[in-house]
Parts: sequence; structure tokens; C-alpha cells
Amino acid sequence: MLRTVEEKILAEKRLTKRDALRLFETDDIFSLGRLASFVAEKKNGNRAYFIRNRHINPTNICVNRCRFCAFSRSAGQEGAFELTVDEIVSKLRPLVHTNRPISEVHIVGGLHPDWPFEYYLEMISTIKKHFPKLHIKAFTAVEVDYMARISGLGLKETLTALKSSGLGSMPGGGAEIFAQAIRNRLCPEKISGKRWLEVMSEAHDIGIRTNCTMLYGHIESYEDRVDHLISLRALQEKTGGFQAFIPLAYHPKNTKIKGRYTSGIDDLKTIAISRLVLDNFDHIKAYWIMLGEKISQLALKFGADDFDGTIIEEKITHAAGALTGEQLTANELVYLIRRAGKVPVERDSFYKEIRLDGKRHA
Ligand code: V47
Ligand code: SF4
Repeated sequence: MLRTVEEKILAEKRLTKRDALRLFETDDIFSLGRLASFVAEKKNGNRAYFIRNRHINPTNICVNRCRFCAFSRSAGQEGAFELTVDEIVSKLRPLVHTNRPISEVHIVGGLHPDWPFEYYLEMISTIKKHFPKLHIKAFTAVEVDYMARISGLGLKETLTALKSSGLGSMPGGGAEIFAQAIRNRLCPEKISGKRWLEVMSEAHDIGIRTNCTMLYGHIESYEDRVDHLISLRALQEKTGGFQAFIPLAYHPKNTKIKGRYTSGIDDLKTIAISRLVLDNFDHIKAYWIMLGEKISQLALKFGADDFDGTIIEEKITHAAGALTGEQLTANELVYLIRRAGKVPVERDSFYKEIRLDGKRHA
């Protein structure tokens, strides 16, 4: 049944929307895994990457209040929090001043109603001043669009100011599902998919590399997923600025739209089809916080080549009922990757291998 799509993949031909839909409609996940692994191995050999990183959320106060988001609060609501720059620096210090420091901090948060743009610039420049070697991957396209609005600056000027302050790259959140009909029900206040892509395109144009994501397993159809992937592939064709794609498995607890957890089968299918459709992407990430350690191991056999990292503290998925812990040590990541039959490679934020004393990682 998959024969013609399979032939295309083996001949390195680009898959069409129709091909991708057929892949989503099949239950033959073994063939999907085999094909996706074939592609992943051509790109990354037997390697699976991980990073020593820490997530930080400066605030959960958000003017958008997306209906799938259990993390955000309104100002003054119970559970709302705001971090000062000093508090952020204090969270990072013990992880940087150690003999095996983290190499990246990942910063995303809510759209705060009162913080000025200068606060974000100060956050980045102060982190950079204290920890010059730490890579700062910060702010989704949704946050950057908001900063452009509150500052009155253009998109390019906003991104340039962030970059000059020390921003190293951008994470891929906020993409959700681009189809506007679904967005209207999921996150009516959020920027459109078109705008999300514009922000990323501008970031790529001024030399900021980014990731991209897709939130799946809520109310979207397979067709919505395929359209989303194809939009990302089209932008990548123009700019080449995406480093990794991360499918985000929807978590239903404490959300307005409720629903169910995704199945392991759907998780693996989505990883594999992402690998197959996004032929111009180098990396597909199995985000263990959302997939769980065991499905993430399997994902490495279904086209993923990146396990993300140590994370340390995770609030967004945990607010919505994550079933995982919040952190793994580098040794645990190495162990999980090895037990999946892959070679663990500690990486920096641009997928360069980090070696210690000429040896491989942990
Ligand atoms: O933007 C919110 C999503 C994203 C839920 O770029 C939810 O390397 C599931 O983007 N269930 C944040 N997902 C996470 C993210 C990310 C994570 C790891 C690595 C990278 C990277 C990016 O999480 C949000 C939103 O799309 N989200 N609520 C939920 N209930
Ligand atoms: Fe705000 Fe992001 Fe949560 Fe939406 S997903 S409510 S933009 S924090």
C-alpha cells in the first residue's frame, strides 16, 4: 500500500501533501519507522544528540491565555509569578560555575501586560555579562512579535536589538497548528500562523537560527498536521534557518479544551512522518519531557536524532499533566540513548560536538 511513497523516499524524492496524508493514514508503523530511520541515518549516522541545558520561564502571566495552556495565569491570579533578572541569574549560577557546566539556557514565558521591551534586553545582556560562554536560546516568535508591538519598533529592529544584547538563537514554540480555523478554537488571541512564519523568516534573515514545533493530538486533523509540516518545509527551503523540528505531544490536564493524552503510536507516527516530510531539516527532536523516556528511546528508531537535554526545571508541560520528571542528568541521557542502540553525542546549540579532554561526553 505504501509502495509508491516508499519508492519516492528511497529515491530521495520530495513527498507531496497526498503522500504525507497516506503515511498518517497507515497503521503500518513498522514500515514508517524503517523508512524514517533510513533517512535519519543518512543525515546523522547512528548519532543521537543531547545537550546540557536549563529551562527558565521568567513569568507565567500572559495576555493570550490559550485554551490548551495550563501554565499561564492572568495578572493577580493565584499562582502567577514573575522573576527578577537577579533571580534568573541565581538559578543559572550553580549550573554554570561547575566543572561540567550547562552550555545553553532556554528562556520562554508569557506575554506580560506591563513589562517593557527594555526588561527583556536587560535580562539577556545581564545573563551574558555574568556567563559570557552560555548560549541564550530565548523567546518564541509569539513573544518577539509581542515585543515588537510593545516597543513600537519594527520586527527587524526588535530582533536586531535582542541579538545585539546577546540572544544566540530562538526556540520553536508558539507555532501550534497553523490552520486558522483550529487556531480560532485553540488560541484566538495568538498571532496567526502566517505571522509566526514571518517572524521566523525575519530572524533567519538577520542570522538568528531557530527551531520550530507543531502541537499535535488535540482537535486538529491529519490534514492540518500535513499542511503545517509543508509550510515549515517551504520556509526552510527559502531561508535554511531552522535547526530542528520538535513535535509537541498535547497534554490535556488543567486546560480549557481538555481532551486526552496522545498515544505512543501517534507519537511515533508523528516523529517518523516529520522526518520523512521535512527532508530539508537536519534534526528531529524527541522531547523526552512530553514523550516520556521510553517513547523517546523508541523515537530514536523512528527518525529522531536529538533527545533534548537535562532541562532541570519544566513548568509548561508539568502544569498540563506531564508524566515525566523535570530533569535528567547527562549520565542518564547517555544511558537512555545507548540503550536505544545509538551513539550519544553531547552537542552545543549549533549541533557541534562537545568533547572533554578529546573524549566523548559524560
Ligand atoms: O509554545 C503549551 C506548547 C510550547 C501545552 O525549541 C503545550 O528546542 C503540550 O516550544 N501540551 C513550549 N504542549 C515548548 C517548546 C519547546 C520545548 C522544548 C524544546 C524546544 C526547542 C521548544 O509548549 C508552547 C506550546 O506550543 N504547549 N501547552 C500543552 N498543554
Ligand atoms: Fe501565553 Fe504561550 Fe500559554 Fe499561549 S501558550 S497562554 S501565549 S504562555
